[in-house]
Amino acid sequence: MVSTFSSDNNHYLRPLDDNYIISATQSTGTKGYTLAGWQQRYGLDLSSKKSPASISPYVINSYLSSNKYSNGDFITSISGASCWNDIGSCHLSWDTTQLDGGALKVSFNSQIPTADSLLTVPVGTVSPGKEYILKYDFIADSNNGSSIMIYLRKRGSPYTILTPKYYKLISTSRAGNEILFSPSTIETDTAVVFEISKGDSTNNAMWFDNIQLYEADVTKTNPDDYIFFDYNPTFQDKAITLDGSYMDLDGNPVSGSVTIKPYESIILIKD
Ligand SMILES: [Ca+2]
Repeated sequence: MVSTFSSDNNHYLRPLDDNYIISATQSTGTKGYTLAGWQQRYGLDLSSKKSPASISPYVINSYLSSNKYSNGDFITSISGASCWNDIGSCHLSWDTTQLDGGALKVSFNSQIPTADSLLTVPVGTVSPGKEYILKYDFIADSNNGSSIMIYLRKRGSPYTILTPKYYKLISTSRAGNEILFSPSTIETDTAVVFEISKGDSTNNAMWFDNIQLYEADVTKTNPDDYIFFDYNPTFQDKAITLDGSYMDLDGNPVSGSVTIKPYESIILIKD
């Protein structure tokens, strides 16, 4: 597939979540990539661009609970955390060499499992109609551009998945990560799952610390308030007047009146 794929000079416009640009399926499983990770791993799309601006997908107004994983700072132990893969090569330990005075270390041997590795921590009850903020700090000792998938699911059988899967880069520099979850159903015994691709579950180590899940009052962003899209399905130029200051996909400022040529379209981001 790679030998016939020559696409380049694309714009990957996901200003509300730049962490998941491309899904790549290979012999070691399906992985989500940022554009930079995709470029690093496959050397493709080297002239392509991501969004010239980021838009915060939500605003946290207040927290409505205590940390639903009370051992998330791993001060003296890794109590509650567990990890599974089909060959038993996902090893957890309490470690003080990275992050903040006691962290959860996940390490693997040289065997490659045939299923992804699932790191889980218990967080109790979640309910639909409520919003939850996950925060955690992360570092890894190696990085090939790929990401971890993170989501909520029922802790025991049938392991019902309660949210979409969100992607966060496997980074070798310390990263503070944050995700908003809006679960689809009520579940009284929920786990946060950090799913590590089987291709990343070999010969490496990762550290997690300060894992926190809070119920929160949040205001979600309406993308239509920040992204302008219009098109011209006619043979004549179409003149439009913008209602504020925008930028084009290269980050150049655009305001006032704009002309869309016949059978062309325009995408702008609020400046
Ligand atoms: Ca700690």
